[in-house]
Amino acid sequence: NPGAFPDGFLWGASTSAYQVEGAWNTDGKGPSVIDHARFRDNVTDFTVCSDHYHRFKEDIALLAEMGLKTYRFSIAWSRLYPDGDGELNPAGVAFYQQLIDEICRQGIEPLVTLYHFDLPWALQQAGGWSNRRTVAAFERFAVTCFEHYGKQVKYWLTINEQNMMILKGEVIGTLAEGTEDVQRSLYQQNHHMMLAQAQAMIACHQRLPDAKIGPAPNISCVYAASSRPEDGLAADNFSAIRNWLYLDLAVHGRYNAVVWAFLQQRGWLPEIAADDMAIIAAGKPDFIAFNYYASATVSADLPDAARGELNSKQKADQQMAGIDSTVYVGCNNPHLSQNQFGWYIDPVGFRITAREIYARYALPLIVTENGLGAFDTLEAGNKVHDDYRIAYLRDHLRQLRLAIADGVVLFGYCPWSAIDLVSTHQGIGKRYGFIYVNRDEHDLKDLARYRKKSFFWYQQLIASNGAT
Ligand code: BGP
Repeated sequence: NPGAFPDGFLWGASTSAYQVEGAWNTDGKGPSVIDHARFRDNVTDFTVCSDHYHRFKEDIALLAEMGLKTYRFSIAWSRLYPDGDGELNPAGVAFYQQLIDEICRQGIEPLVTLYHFDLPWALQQAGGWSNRRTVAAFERFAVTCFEHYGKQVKYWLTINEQNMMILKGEVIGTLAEGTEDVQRSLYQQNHHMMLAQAQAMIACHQRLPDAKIGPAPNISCVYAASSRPEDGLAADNFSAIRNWLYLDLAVHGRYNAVVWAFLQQRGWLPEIAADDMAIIAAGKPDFIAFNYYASATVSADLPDAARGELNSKQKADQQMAGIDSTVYVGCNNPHLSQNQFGWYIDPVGFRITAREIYARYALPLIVTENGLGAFDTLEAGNKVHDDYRIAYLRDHLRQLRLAIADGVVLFGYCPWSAIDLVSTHQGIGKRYGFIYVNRDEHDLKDLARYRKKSFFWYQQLIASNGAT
């Protein structure tokens, strides 16, 4: 049966703590960078979100009904350590214990992200990832998670989208206010996160010999705008900066030579202490998790007029990490359609991305995010007809199946998101879930849960192990 999904394939779905839980200051939780972020005017804040903190039993029951084999969620660091590194908060430990018990009771495999953007505010005030103290604090937090939950949790993710935290530092809240020499600071922070990730992987392997742990960057294939060799070079530059820097360090324990040269030329090299590279090399992932939403297209030097009118996503790609236009320039891709938010929809790019990662690193892969953000409408009878989401997921899964037929070893697929939650920059209006949460930007309504059309579609798909 060429292209079938392997037996035991982990059909899943994902969330993150700060986007789904709410209860932002309940039971001793400390604030995180998210609770202090300056939001766009009038966009939903993260105080209540989908109120998963109080409704997790109902939510996990729905995920079990959908047939999930695994559920990816994150632990809010500042629920366990309210100031990031001081006293452990027993109520926080107890919450995740109950959540994990419930997930296991329903026969679902927990897949835990240790850190998904929500750095404790107290650590941020002391310099965040610029301060080496944060590396030790992360290791302590990770070890606490391994000790408390390691009997039940076999799959761990270190840091969600570390590359986006660096490449879009200003957007995601990685930068402390008043940071000078922004790019240098970001690449120093990146180095410290790499070190923290390596130490967490080492600690995991020492304490939990049967567990598996890996990084979870956002990886996308990058196309050259034309067959001009210079455009090919620009695409290679952007892939190195956007994708490979992070995975080369995580898997091979060394800096990507091309990116290193870029950083050196610009005076952005991080300070590296004596043992750092040995530690980074010693922390080995068991698998690579990756998030994929869209592809990117770049050119060497096309004038604005020839590149077309860039949408906001492409402009953001262009500004990534302050790299100037001698390295690459973002372009339109006339062959792809876009979603309501200007993200290119590119299922074939998904297949290419899986193949590229596997060919480069030869480690098993799992997809930890993929999905379609859209303005859903709750219709009569509390129905949501999200055929556009079904089409997106179906087309991407077909390409994933082809990637497996191409030889890629892939053991799971966790679309974003299990249930509606608050988008990092666009509020609750931009929905991704299989389950509708009845609230608006500011009106909490009754927070009732309704199964969308995609819920029943995914349920059937899982039951047939991916036959579409
Ligand atoms: C990824 C993040 C998620 C989620 C997702 C969708 O970058 O890991 O936390 O936010 O993107 O993005 P958005 O909410 O901006 O549409």
